[in-house]
Amino acid sequence: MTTSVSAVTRRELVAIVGDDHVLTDRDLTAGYEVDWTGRFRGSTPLVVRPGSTAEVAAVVQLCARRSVALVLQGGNTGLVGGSVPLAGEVVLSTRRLSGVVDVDADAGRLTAGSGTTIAAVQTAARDAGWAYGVDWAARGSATLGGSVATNAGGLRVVRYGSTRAQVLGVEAVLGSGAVLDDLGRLDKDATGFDLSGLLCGSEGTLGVITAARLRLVPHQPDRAVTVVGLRSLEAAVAAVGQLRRVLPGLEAAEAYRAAESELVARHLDVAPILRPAPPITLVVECAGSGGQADLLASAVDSLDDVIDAVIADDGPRRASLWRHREALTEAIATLGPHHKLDVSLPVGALGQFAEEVVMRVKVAAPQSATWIFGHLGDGNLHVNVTGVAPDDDAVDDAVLSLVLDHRGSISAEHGVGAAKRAWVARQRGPTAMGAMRAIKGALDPHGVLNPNVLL
Ligand code: 2HG
Ligand code: ZN
Repeated sequence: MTTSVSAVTRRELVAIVGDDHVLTDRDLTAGYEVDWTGRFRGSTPLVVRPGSTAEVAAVVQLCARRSVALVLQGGNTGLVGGSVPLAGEVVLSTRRLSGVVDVDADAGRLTAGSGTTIAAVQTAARDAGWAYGVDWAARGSATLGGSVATNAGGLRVVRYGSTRAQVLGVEAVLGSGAVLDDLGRLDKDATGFDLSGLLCGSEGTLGVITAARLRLVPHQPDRAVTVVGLRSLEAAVAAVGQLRRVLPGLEAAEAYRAAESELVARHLDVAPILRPAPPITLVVECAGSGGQADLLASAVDSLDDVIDAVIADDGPRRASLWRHREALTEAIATLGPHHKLDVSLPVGALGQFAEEVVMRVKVAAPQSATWIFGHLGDGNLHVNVTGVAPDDDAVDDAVLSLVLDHRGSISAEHGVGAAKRAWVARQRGPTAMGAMRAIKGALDPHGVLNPNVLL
């Protein structure tokens, strides 16, 4: 596989997508070469922006024939270096494949192109009287294709599951250049392998997802949010367990520590929601057809050892409680390039892990700072480390080894990308690695798609 592109190949790409959609000007390609965190930066000879499935297929076939490596990019909100050209690949941008194609309001199904943003999917679902069960702060730029490719999680997994649980079927151009049309799969369909489920979470190593058909969830008109102060992560885990049992409408259960509470408040230039910032701040949202504030208030009353709590049921106050949680990534980014370790653990191990990880990171990088927050309802913590060089992997190794010691996962919802490739085999073992490599070889026989990601 090569990373140089001859003038002939360039002309052939122009013949497929048109002159306007083969970008070579440095000013135009620069934004595609670096990820959101600034940690992962590469360079590309060109960016190709196909506008249809047929164009994607023609581009992939051409690149396979010419042995040109492609890296696939949607909204470029990924956090693991999985969609930037770190080894000089051509960037295939899926952003032009955007638009909601069809909403079946009776069935609660929506089909959209892979370049459609999550926010646009949510709006279309809402307009049809439904909702989309996936949501996170980057909703305005993150694309459906990227979210399917990474099996993205977000804030509502505790109720609706990750992206894979919403995907009924996909359309994708496989590495062979063939188009897999799996959009028509039905709810009950036991005919053969679940290829859409396989493509979901394959991080663009098997195919370019061009469209997806999604399950929608009922719109819940009544919502309430509470922010609760607790003394420890163990106490927060126990509280979430109790809330899950009594609140069928529980949609989110997020947590951060006092350090993150103070950091984000400084960043937003406001006071922390609870003062003084408690050891753990828990943000819980529940939603249903009515009466959510009362249900949530009585559920919080039944919790042990609550230091302080506030509750909101109107839109603006709910948004102001969420703002602190949603701005954490942005607040950490102001501290410079950082390492992001998105991990999940058995719930019983979360408290001990959160304490040990701070010590392990201090040993690996004494000058660093560790920030921890995440989706407590899913056992998913985001460990962010600032004050270390972007290419210093000692910190990643310290955190991920500890995760494996606790039988956790080195990637909960962001994917493996380029960042965590070296650790995948340690988690999955030789049999699973062999099976994944065999599938890669079968679906992408020329090794054109994301050759430096995941495997
Ligand atoms: C979130 O939960 C995102 O806000 C980003 O997954 C996490 O910045 C991070 O580490
Ligand atoms: Zn997250």
